[in-house]
Amino acid sequence: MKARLALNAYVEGVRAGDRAVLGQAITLVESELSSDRAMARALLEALAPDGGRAHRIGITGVPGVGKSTFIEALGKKLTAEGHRVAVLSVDPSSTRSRGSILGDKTRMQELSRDPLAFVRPSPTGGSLGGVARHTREAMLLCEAAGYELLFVETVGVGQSEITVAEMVDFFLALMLPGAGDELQGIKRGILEVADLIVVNKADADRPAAEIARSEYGRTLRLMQPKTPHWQARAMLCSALTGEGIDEVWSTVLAHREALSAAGAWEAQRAEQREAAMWRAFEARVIDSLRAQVGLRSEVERIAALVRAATMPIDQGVEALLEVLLSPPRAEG
Ligand SMILES: Nc1nc2c(ncn2[C@@H]2O[C@H](COP(=O)(O)OP(=O)(O)OP(=O)(O)O)[C@@H](O)[C@H]2O)c(=O)[nH]1
Ligand SMILES: [Mg+2]
Repeated sequence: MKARLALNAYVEGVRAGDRAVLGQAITLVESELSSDRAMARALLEALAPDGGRAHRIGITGVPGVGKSTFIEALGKKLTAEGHRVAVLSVDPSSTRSRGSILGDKTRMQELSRDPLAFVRPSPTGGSLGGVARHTREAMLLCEAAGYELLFVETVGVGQSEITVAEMVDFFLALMLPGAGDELQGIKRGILEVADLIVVNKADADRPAAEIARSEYGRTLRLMQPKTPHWQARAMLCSALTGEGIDEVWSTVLAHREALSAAGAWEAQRAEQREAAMWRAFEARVIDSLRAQVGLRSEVERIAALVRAATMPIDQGVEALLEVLLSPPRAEG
């Protein structure tokens, strides 16, 4: 087993923005060892007040669409402007792990070397529930370390992108030129949760990219918007040449302004906090829970406290667990 730091060293190192300690702290919260879980919980609890500070952006797309190249291009622009940028990867299906397949791929090498950036590759595969929890916890650690902009890259081939969409402020789907008959199945699910579709590799086939953009744009306008305060749209870019990257970022900021002005930004966060708590709670009790009645009002009280950010999510989980596992009270 790898040596661990003392709790205080994690807390202070993360708060000081020490990237090495931040990396070790993420390893700790990703660990399934019960000895690590206790320390991880203590760390997360200590840092909970620092959570929620970053602008969180999810990026999805099929393998090879250019997610990493895109995040590197955008990330470099943002660090050049003085922002601190963290990138997390989510890949629950990663049987295709660090071996030869990743060997010739973009791994955000320039961004990784940038002192204002923190790049964390995918943890090894696991259940979607585990991945969701690890990602949420890693996001909190990055926020505590002072990263203002948080990118979460996920391969759009299954459910993980929907899970990620539920934990970010803005969800961006990268697409390849040649949309045509792809507006089905998985793609359709992505369109439903996307705030922006970006057709990448516009440099490679401009006419096809233009066609794809207008098709996605038309489809998005026909769909029920996620929120009345934002109409999802479609744009073009080339992560390779940098074309369109500024416009994408302006759109991300415009979304933030629109939602904030309408009071919908914090409402979305509130909904996400409650949803994250329920997911974590389900995962936790699924095998042990016996149905109990007569506890509804207490359960609702905890949910309200988490929605209001008065209670950290994990504390909400503990509180629910206590309610549900406490011996049934006598009636009347
Ligand atoms: N022509 C062109 N090539 C691009 C562009 N963006 C990315 N690529 C290339 O596409 C390939 C895949 O890019 P990545 O950024 O690794 O794609 P990814 O979506 O992160 O891939 P996974 O991590 O495997 O899911 C690389 O060879 C990139 O150089 C672009 O805008 N134009
Ligand atoms: Mg990638």
